[in-house]
Amino acid sequence: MSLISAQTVAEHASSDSCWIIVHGYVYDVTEFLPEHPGGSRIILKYAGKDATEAYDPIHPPDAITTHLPKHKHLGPVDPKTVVKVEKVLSEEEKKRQELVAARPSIDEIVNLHDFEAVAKAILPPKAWAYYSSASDDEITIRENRAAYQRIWFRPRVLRDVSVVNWSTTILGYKSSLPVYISATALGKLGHPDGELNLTRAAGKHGVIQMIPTLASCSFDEIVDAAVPNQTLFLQLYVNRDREITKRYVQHAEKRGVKALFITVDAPQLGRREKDMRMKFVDEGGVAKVQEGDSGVKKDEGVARAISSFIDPSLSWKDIPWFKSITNMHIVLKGVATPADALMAYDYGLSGIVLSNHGGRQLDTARSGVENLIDIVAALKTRGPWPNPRFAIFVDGGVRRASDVLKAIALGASAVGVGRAFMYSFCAYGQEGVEKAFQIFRDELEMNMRLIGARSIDELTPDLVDASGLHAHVGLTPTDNLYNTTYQPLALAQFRTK
Ligand code: 173
Repeated sequence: MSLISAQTVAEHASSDSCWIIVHGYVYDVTEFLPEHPGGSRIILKYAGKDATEAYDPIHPPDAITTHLPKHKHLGPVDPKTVVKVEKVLSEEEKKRQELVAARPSIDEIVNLHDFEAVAKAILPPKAWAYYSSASDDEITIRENRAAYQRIWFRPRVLRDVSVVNWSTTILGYKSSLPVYISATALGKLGHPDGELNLTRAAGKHGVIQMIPTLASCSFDEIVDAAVPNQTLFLQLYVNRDREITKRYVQHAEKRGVKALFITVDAPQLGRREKDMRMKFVDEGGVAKVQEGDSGVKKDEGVARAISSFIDPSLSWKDIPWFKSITNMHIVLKGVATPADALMAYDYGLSGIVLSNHGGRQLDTARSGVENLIDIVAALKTRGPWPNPRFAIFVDGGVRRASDVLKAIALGASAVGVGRAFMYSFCAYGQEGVEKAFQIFRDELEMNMRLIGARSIDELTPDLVDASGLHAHVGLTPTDNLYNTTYQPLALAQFRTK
């Protein structure tokens, strides 16, 4: 195939004819412009140029080849014609790179908050804004932490705790921790290897990873990075085009994924104001926003831009269809009430995740661990509990093994951790994730000994006092570590000249 010179590409730099280079290959995206989920403006910024750097964190590598018809794949760019431009680093970027070099040594990381503090300091501001933001006033994201602090331990003593064992099974699959890696989108915003950091660490340590639909790495790259017999789950955003969803689900099953976690708390994405403001500033403020663009509003942040395919019409009526297209376990992620928990049970599903999407969806929704109490009580009306046919998971705000133990004592099968593992790879790559596992192990060992539980089975409700959980007021001591990394929301900024 003949090579295309960079100069020829540069001649196609408008909406009338728009060519871009991604990974050394030239694509004609002119007709795709109005269809791009992130809007046409962002593509036009790279019209006639190499877009790889902007493309990579937000798209799996195969997104462009699968979405663009073959005849728009023009051919490889001639590397000899590409003029290497010396990148001029902004002052902000220079400072950031200095901080990366001055990170604490990983040996100095003693808890999960440390990863978050390092990530906050070294992530590009856009990535930090996207990852850390939650919806509206960010009450729920903070309540997710606070709720665990309204649960107190009632330890048993003199139980010979010389040997404690925290390994368990999750939906029947072995897990070295009572914790799984929950799905978080766009991993490459924070580290060049993105989600593969999680897959590799999880494979090495027998931890289960839930692959996100909106990963930066492609689904197959992630599965290819797994070791033989590594258990993987899949988080699913349901596409308006059910054929696409069907193909995706069946492909996942063929590749050995064991469970499908259908996200049900995001028919529309929450408004994450830190993320929105970041985008707003980056795109040049008011004047440009008013120019308008096809489709996507400019002030809504990266997540909203890429979420337009999600089907808000998804309903209980779709559940039998999911059961008809796959034999994987089906779990609903984002259930919050006894009524919906009972429906999930009665529809014959394998479980539910009590989640508020890390505080990123409905603000002032209660925490998963608070909902656990009423939901376990409701499920007990359906028969003996725990029920081997139906698992309850909890996620949101987990930073300590003590949080995990509290949720399990109250009836959870296992607990999901999203952001904390993501921050661990943003800060230290795969090694960071492995260290996070080690921290969980150390904390689990100590806490299980101190509460007198030698195995996950021995974590029973009598070991905790959750009587204050429903009282949303209290004199809980402040969570100093969390509060130092928590970034308060800010108000609109005046323009500076
Ligand atoms: O929480 C999220 O940011 C999320 O789930 C999402 C949804 C759509 C696109 C990107 C991320």
